[in-house]
Parts: sequence; C-alpha cells; structure tokens
Amino acid sequence: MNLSVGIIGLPGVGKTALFNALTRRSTSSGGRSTTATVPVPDERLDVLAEMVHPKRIVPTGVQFVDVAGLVKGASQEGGLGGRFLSQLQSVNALAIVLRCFPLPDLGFGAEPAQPLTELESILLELQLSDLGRIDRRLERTSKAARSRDTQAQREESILLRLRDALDAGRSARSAGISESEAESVKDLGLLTLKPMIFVANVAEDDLPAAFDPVAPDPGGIRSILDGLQAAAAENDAELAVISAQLEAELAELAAEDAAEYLTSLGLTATGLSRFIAAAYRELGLLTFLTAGEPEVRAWTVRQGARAPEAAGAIHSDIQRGFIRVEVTPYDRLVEAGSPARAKEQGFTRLEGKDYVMREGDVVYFRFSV
Ligand SMILES: Nc1nc2c(ncn2[C@@H]2O[C@H](COP(=O)(O)OP(=O)(O)O)[C@@H](O)[C@H]2O)c(=O)[nH]1
Ligand SMILES: [Mg+2]
Repeated sequence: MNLSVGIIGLPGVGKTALFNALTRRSTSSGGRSTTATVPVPDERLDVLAEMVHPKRIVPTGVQFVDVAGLVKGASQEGGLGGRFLSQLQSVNALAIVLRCFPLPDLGFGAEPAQPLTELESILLELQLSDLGRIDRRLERTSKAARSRDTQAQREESILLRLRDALDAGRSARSAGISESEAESVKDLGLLTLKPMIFVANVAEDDLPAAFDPVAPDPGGIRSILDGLQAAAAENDAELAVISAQLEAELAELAAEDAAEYLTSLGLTATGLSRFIAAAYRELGLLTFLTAGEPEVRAWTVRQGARAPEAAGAIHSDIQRGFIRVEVTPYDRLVEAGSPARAKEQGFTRLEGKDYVMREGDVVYFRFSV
C-alpha cells in the first residue's frame, strides 16, 4: 500500500527539520531523497511478540514527501509552480506545517508566530488552485452536459457542488461528495479534497505548556493552539503538535537517552509518533496483524477492504489462492493469552472472501496455489 503524505508549508517553517526527524526512522533513506517510508509505531506488535516470540518484528510504514515550493500568491502565477503541483497531486494527504515558534531577532525585532494567518493564506492558495481546475473542466463538461450527455451532467453537478464550497472559502472536502463521486473527478487531482493534518511546529521551550494544561505558559502557546484546534475542526483536519527541531535532535540520540531527555522536559511521548499516527489515520487506512514464529508484523489496507485484498497486501499468491481467513480480534487474543487459547475460547472465526477487514484483526490466511 503505497500511500503518501506531502509535507507542505511556507518557507522556513520547519518542513525539512520535520522530514529529517522522520527520515532518521526511515527504512528507505537514500542520499538526499525527499521521500521516505517511516515505520508506524504500534505497541500491539510488542504485545504479540511477547506471546509468540518471533524472530523479528516488522511494523507497517507510511510514506512522507518533503514538498518545497509553496509561496504566497503561488496559485496566481499560472497555477502553483509545476514541480510543486505535480508532487502535490500524487500525494494522498497533506501535512501543513505552521510556524508557532518566534523567529530569532536579527536586529529588526523578533518576528512573532502567526500560524493562523499563515494557515488561512495556504488554504486560500490551495482553494484557488482547485477553483482554477474546476472552472477549466466545467467549460468542457457543461458543453457536453447541454447536449444531454448523462455522464457529463452527473459530473457537472458534482463540479458545481465542489465549486460552491470553494467559492464560500471552504475546502472541496466540505462539499460532502461521496466516495464514488470523488472517484469520478479524481483525475482533476483537487488538493483540498485530500485529508489534511495541521502541524503546529512549536518552540522546544513551549512544549511543556503545549501538552500540560497547568504548566506555566509565558509564550501564550495554548491560546495559539486552541485557535489552530478550532481551525482544524472547521476544516475537518487533525492537529498535531511537534517541535521539529527537538525531534530532529532526539532522532540523533539512542532510544534510552532520548527517553531520558524527554522526561527531563516533562514529556512522555514524542510528538513525532503522534504525528505519524495522525497521518496514518487521515489516510483512511487500517492495520491488520500477523503473528507467527518467523515474524510478528503489521500490514496496511484501506478501510473497507475485504479479506482477499488484505491477503494481496501480503502476497499476490495468497490473494489468488485465497480460501478462508482465520480472524482473531487483537483484544480477544490478548485476553486469551495465546492463539491456541483464543481458539479454545471461541474468539477465532473463520471468514470468507466477503469479510470486511477490521482494525486490529490478527489473521492467518488459508490459501492454495
Ligand atoms: N526554534 C525553532 N526553530 C526551528 C524549528 N523547526 C525548524 N526551525 C528552524 O527554522 C529554520 C528553517 O527550517 P527548515 O526545516 O529548513 O524549514 P523549511 O523551509 O520549511 O524546510 C531552520 O533554521 C530551523 O533550524 C523549531 O521547532 N524551533
Ligand atoms: Mg525545506
């Protein structure tokens, strides 16, 4: 499953710092690549490993792309810059990094963070770019619709609904079109139809206040984050709070030292893990698990996938020769304590090709080729 998240934002907000922190965890860091596959942290894997003592543990991954090139007014100059645009079209979700740390004073006075203003201007660029594409497409579609082309009529009505949302200053996503309707305008590559994560990149010093509601908050970070949270709710987006610089530093340390450093800051988990989890959620994916002697492993399919498609995520032979799948929900397996006891207690079901996969299914495929 090769779904990717594009990291975008104005220059100097910490996109590359964030990407570098991600890359240190990456399984595919090659040279100065701007694309990296990052393992998705999943504590269920460790629990399963305790149970079956596998040779190795393999997490699933999600791909991130460091997309440079967004500047104010980008949508006006004949659309967003070419490279930027083509990179954005191919990603499945957008992570918009927002500067919540003040810039150092270079003699002109410190520049305060204005993440909400920044966010509004970015959303506007994305919306304008989408509007331009919809309008160009509508010229053709409306003409065909007038000549009683029913498919064109259907497309026209979808495009008009999308345009209404954008005209009202909202994202195309907020038009509430169905999955099949979205499919029919997929080739337009509308940017505001993609799921979004707002990434508040806060100064290291503000982290304790950001995560602890009673910690002193001299920088006023909590009210900034409240504003962003409201904007996220309004835009059907998720908010993730990180300190990209700190994450990049933590990524350099051994796990124990990193944990100690975190504790010294009064934090329990890094924002990076939460960001990866949020990105994964927004991509509309679910994780199923396999727990065998050779490996305990997490796999990814899209939500709504049926059992054979999940089998195909592992190997095309398993999909082709699919017979049945043994399914034990993760929680039941943990409750039972072992795969054998889960079977005894009736927690393991045998499902067929129409079974819709669920988050946390621990599976064993029966197949023949
Ligand atoms: N204080 C502070 N500075 C940061 C943080 N993240 C990035 N920066 C600095 O901001 C500058 C631009 O960062 P970069 O990641 O290159 O921004 P990009 O243009 O969005 O890729 C660099 O000097 C970073 O060190 C942060 O969390 N806190
Ligand atoms: Mg950069």
